[in-house]
Amino acid sequence: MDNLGQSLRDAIKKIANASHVDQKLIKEVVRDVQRALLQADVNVKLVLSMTKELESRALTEKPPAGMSSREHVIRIVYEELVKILGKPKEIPAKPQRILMVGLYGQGKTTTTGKIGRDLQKRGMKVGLVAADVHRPAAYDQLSQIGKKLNIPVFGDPKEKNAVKIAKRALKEFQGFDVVIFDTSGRHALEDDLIREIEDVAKTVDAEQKILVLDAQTGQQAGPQAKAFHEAVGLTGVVITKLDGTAKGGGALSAVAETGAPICYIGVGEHLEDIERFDPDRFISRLLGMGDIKSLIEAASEVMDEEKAEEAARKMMSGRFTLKEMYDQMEMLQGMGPLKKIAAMMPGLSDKLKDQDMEATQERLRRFRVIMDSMTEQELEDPRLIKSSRVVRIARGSGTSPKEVRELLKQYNMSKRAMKGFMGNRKMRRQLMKQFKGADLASKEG
Ligand SMILES: Nc1nc2c(ncn2[C@@H]2O[C@H](COP(=O)(O)OP(=O)(O)OP(=O)(O)O)[C@@H](O)[C@H]2O)c(=O)[nH]1
Ligand SMILES: [Mg+2]
Repeated sequence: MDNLGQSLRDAIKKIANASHVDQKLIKEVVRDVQRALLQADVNVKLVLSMTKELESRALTEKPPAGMSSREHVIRIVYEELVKILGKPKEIPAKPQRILMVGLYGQGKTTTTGKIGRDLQKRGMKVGLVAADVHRPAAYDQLSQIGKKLNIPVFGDPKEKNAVKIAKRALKEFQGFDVVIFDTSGRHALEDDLIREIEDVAKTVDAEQKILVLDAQTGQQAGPQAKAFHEAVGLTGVVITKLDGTAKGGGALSAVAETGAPICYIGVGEHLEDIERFDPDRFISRLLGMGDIKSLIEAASEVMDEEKAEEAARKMMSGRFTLKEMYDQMEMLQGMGPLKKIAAMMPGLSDKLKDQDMEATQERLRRFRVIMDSMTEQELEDPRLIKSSRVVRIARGSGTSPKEVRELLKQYNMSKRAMKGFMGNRKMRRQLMKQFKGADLASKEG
């Protein structure tokens, strides 16, 4: 399971959901990230230096203009994770031997074909070698791939010695630019199979030694990569099956453990389903940045079209109770196009300036608490709330009668403002246009 991705996403969500970012939250999130990476067997030293950097940046750097502190801290986590992956490495289009290694079923044979195809397209004369002598159908599988790509394949299903196959292949493919060796899947703890890959590696003396890693590999990725690294000295990693649901958190451990960069990702079963590795995109996906973005947007009360229409309908109907006021205030803050409307509304405009957002939020929290102590009837018809009820509501909500009256005063002001506003035809038309505006769902600037 991809625990790393999940726990990193949880840490990020903590920031996205926070009402505000403070030192305590940052320290907590740094600890979460640290724990997540350590549990995924990412090298301890690396984790400590990464999280130290993360903490110091998050605590000291000011968010750039237009970015909330939430987004800013998430951005820093993201950047520091991208740093771990380092620069991607491209396998150059030049004469070389490439050795593919990895556990069972990770996609070695498929990736052998994919890389062969890529280098062939880049002008190389390529040969593929079926050096998997353990799985009976391995030769046939690679032969079929070779046929599809029009790339020659060397192998001998009767030969059970991988080193002998490798030697014969080197002779067979003399004069070829690139020779790619597909090898048997093996467990890093199987000594005899590890010895076999060491021998094949010595024989082939490959420029590229590529670990093929299934995106689903979680915590095991670190130790596995390390074992292969010790056996053959990895120069690159390919993460496969990123077209599935797995986010590939293990990649981070594999790269951190071996220092071998990721060169490609596999994104499907077909031979053209291979892409150059893009660290930014990879980490975005690992962290679920798409979701995070919407989380942040939801947190800053950006309203979707449906909600806008509902609000417009209510406003047009002239209905305006405490509930509507609360909803409205909540909607109005942090929204682009509606902020413009708010600016036109007396009584609301002064509450909605950016620098007042925090205060408004706090005010809304108080209002919510107070309103939770009101009856349904009172919410629908605030005129019912006379002084004895004010006292009861204040007591019930742990606030003061003064605060309750403040809420009522705010309500009466808004109601008056709303009435005047709705009585003005020009303004009403403008409001309707705003509500229907195509850019309504998008956050302004
Ligand atoms: N969806 C998807 N499937 C993949 C990808 N790469 C490989 N596969 C599939 O994964 C399965 C195993 O792939 P192989 O290439 O045979 O894996 P292997 O590492 O050679 O397996 P062994 O030789 O048995 O160790 C096959 O069904 C492939 O089609 C990928 O990027 N995406
Ligand atoms: Mg295979």
